[in-house]
Amino acid sequence: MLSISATRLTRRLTELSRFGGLPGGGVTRHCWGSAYEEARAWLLGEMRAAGLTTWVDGAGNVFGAIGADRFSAERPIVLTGSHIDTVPEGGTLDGALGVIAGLECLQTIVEAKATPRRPLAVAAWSDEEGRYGSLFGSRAFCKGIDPAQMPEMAAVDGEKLVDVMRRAGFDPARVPEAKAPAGAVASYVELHIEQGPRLEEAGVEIGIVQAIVGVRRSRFIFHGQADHAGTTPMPRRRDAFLGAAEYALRAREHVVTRGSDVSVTNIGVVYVHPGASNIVPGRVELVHEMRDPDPAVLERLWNECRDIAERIAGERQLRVEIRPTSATVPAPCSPNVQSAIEAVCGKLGFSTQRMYSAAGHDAQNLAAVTEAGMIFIPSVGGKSHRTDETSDPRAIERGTNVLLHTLLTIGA
Ligand code: HGY
Ligand code: MN
Ligand code: MN
Repeated sequence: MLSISATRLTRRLTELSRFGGLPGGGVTRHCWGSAYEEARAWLLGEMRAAGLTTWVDGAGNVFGAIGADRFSAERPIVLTGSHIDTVPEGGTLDGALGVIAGLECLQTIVEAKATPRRPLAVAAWSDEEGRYGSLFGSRAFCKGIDPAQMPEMAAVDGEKLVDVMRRAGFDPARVPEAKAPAGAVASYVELHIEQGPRLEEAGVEIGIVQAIVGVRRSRFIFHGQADHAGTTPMPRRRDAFLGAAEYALRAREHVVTRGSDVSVTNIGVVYVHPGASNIVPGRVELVHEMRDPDPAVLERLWNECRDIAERIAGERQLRVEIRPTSATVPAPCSPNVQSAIEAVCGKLGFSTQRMYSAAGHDAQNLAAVTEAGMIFIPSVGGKSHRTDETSDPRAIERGTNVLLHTLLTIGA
């Protein structure tokens, strides 16, 4: 039975991890940044050396293909892929595994002259982590990005998308060109680490994803009054930090107690302004995200948390501004792709478990335009979005062979 080269797969994963690699391990590789652009050039070189036809679209998505040089409705492509951007101080496998495994599968197919009936391609989607806009590259490809939105798209530290794109040699005005023609993707399957503990704790080798969670993010800006931290009498202070802190605790409690049994929430970004120990915080901004596979639950929780924020602001003589920043749609995965993965695992003798993804992925955009599915492998200790993220090399090889035969099955 055809199988991939684990040595070549490991070599490429190691080489990719060096772009933005951190001294103590892990990676920071923001889309459009210098480390990312070096990684992009390296990836294009590896794809060409593997015998693939390559191109980059207006949104910076990188493609390597067998039997195609563009997307068209006349010759739908069986697509795999993931992302090579990372969160700050992230792991070396989140996203990178799916791109490098996809490249390995296509090279194995080229070398075996086992070219299936349909064209095959592997994608590296831009800014999956959403530093500038959630699931940016695959959203531009599947749904299109409104050009009017582009000037405002920015990272939480204020860096603007249009500026970083231009610095990387891309024209933001060409992003709308990335939208693929309807019917151009025959199906999509993505290999990814689970990023959680379920497969490892169950002792299961392969996860077959049934649905992908929706994520809603909003910026909450609490306005109080900057004041002298020594001379201002305590009862007269309008401390924006205390409002934000109370909101963080009450919103978390609300999502945990009033959400579904899989609702989760997080506040990972907080800015205090002016930000000196001897000034009562005049303004505090936080980014609040919540996740659930059910859009109705997300909508209810978001409305209820907005009311909590407004109540706290009233009680503390503050003003609160709420700016929704992103809302990804929970997506079911294709039963056909799930069955294909199951059948392949049966042939290869790997144990499987159907599960939903508590992480967001590009596959949830692809699910809007084609039959899309995901293959998970276990994460050691369920660790991800941290520098010690890792998976067993045998699990990486198993997952890549499952991807290979799933592509051959759905591409046949
Ligand atoms: O945040 C997520 O769920 C994914 O890692 N982008
Ligand atoms: Mn991630
Ligand atoms: Mn990812």
